[in-house]
Amino acid sequence: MNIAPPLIRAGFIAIVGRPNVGKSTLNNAIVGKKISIVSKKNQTTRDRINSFLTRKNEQFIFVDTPGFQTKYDGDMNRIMNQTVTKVINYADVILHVVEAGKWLKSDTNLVPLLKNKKNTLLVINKIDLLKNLNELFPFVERIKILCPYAGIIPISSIKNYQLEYLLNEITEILPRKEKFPFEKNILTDCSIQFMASELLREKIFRLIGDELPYSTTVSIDQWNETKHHVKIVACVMVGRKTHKPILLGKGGNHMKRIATEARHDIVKLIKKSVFLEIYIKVNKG
Ligand SMILES: Nc1nc2c(ncn2[C@@H]2O[C@H](COP(=O)(O)OP(=O)(O)OP(=O)(O)O)[C@@H](O)[C@H]2O)c(=O)[nH]1
Ligand SMILES: [Mg+2]
Repeated sequence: MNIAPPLIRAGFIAIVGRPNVGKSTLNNAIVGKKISIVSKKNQTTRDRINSFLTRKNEQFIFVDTPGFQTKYDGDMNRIMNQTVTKVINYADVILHVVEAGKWLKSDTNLVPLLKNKKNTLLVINKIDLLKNLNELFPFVERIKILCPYAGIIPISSIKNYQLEYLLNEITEILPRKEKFPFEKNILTDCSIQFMASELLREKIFRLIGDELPYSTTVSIDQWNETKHHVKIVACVMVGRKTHKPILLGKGGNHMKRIATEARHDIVKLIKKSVFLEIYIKVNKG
């Protein structure tokens, strides 16, 4: 006799929205660990990032995406927007994240992609910034007529407010499936090297993001790992010669601080001692 494996609620949950609404903060808060990098600067997330959460009867795969924006018309933007569109199309549930009380044109730009979907939840983040929660009512009324959301959930990712409720609402929409064969304790499908490079990129943006364009990239050139130790050589690629002194800072003090903070986070991530060497390269292309 064939006994079918039990079905659980499982699937992909796309986290989409304009830049800076707190998509990555939400992703990290749900999974309980820093997986996506977060910063005050727009367009911090550049790629799609998958992270996993397993509960007794549910498996969630969250897909954090780059902020959707049409303001700057460049190749990079086009590619990032394509990523968002793709993820929306395969997701089982879509979270359209917006900022409480702050609906901009770039929020409206996403609506055509979501309008025909029956599986989109409007997630109103940053409600901790509202002076009075009553301000939410007129805000919701204004948005409701733009797009037929399956539900509207006010949250605060920073204060961990209503995240459990959000997970329950997501569960209601998730399809019944066989369990995905992934380990209970894995958190992301990104390589450890990618996560290390993202941590380094975060420190750069935190310290001098206002002065550098978001095209600044980080790559890991060398990763030599032994049982207790990792030697990492990372390259920070900037677009102009003039960016190099900004990155270095006076007497190299910016770079020293970036390296120290990044190393500290990478140690926490991989639980080994870390030797981190960083060099800066100017890529005129
Ligand atoms: N007050 C408050 N701030 C928040 C909350 N969630 C996120 N933020 C802040 O909003 C800023 C942007 O957060 P991110 O998570 O990087 O935003 P994002 O939507 O992923 O941005 P991109 O990747 O650039 O599209 C950061 O400074 C966060 O600390 C929240 O619930 N309340
Ligand atoms: Mg992000």
